[in-house]
Amino acid sequence: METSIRRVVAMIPTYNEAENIGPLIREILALPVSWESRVLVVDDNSPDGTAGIVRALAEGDPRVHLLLRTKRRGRGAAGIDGFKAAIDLGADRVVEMDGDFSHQPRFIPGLVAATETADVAIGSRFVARGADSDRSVVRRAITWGVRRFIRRVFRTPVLDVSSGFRCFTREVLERLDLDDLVSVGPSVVLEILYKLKLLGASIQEVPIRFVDRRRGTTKLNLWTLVKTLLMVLKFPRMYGRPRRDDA
Ligand SMILES: Nc1nc2c(ncn2[C@@H]2O[C@H](COP(=O)(O)OP(=O)(O)OP(=O)(O)O)[C@@H](O)[C@H]2O)c(=O)[nH]1
Ligand SMILES: [Mg+2]
Repeated sequence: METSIRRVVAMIPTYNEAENIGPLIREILALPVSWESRVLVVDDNSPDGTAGIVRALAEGDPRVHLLLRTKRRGRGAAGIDGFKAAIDLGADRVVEMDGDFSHQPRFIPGLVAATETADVAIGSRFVARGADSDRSVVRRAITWGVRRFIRRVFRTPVLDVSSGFRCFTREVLERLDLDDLVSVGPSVVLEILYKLKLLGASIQEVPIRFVDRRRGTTKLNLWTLVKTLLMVLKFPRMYGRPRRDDA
């Protein structure tokens, strides 16, 4: 099929991903694709020197970009700045993904292809042929309950609501009013999904196999989860209730 997709920017927020980021960037840029791939790393001045690694790669390869944020830290704020910078880089599509190899580059082409017909493609663990990593029964039960709750508040048929492996068309990002997003932390993934729902954006879930982070340590903890859920409860008051989905 003829494609109008010329430039795809992989936008990766990082905090202490020095052990992962170099190999990850190389793997993304080595994908055999019909568009021009770029990688934009949005680093919050990680103490482990992630930014230095990216800067060195960027000096030798114009497809690599670093956005270094030095003031506030946060997955959400970094992602918002990253989306804006990716648009400025002339992206036709922006792929948002984690910098720890949980989101495997081999799924990028499928996500991008799905945005030939949808506004957004979500890399999903919970559709047919998708897979989650092996976690404890307790952790799985918690995330199952959380997902159910979020799907009800959002009135969405999307199964993997918290997936941060997604591809957006430039047009839908421009309609999102990125400056109005309030999430500083990981709840930004959900806030964007909520706003997409209110916009009536078309969303397609694409199966992915999620794997545990390759190296480094998690920034998630129970407190982050609680803060995220409290944030979710604010969305209906902030933005209004979404309509029940006909899908
Ligand atoms: N720029 C920036 N990136 C962050 C921040 N916190 C987390 N990240 C990045 O966001 C992505 C997701 O964070 P993770 O720590 O992997 O969270 P997770 O995937 O839910 O948890 P694990 O994979 O189990 O560690 C990774 O690429 C992190 O490096 C932050 O404060 N600022
Ligand atoms: Mg991770």
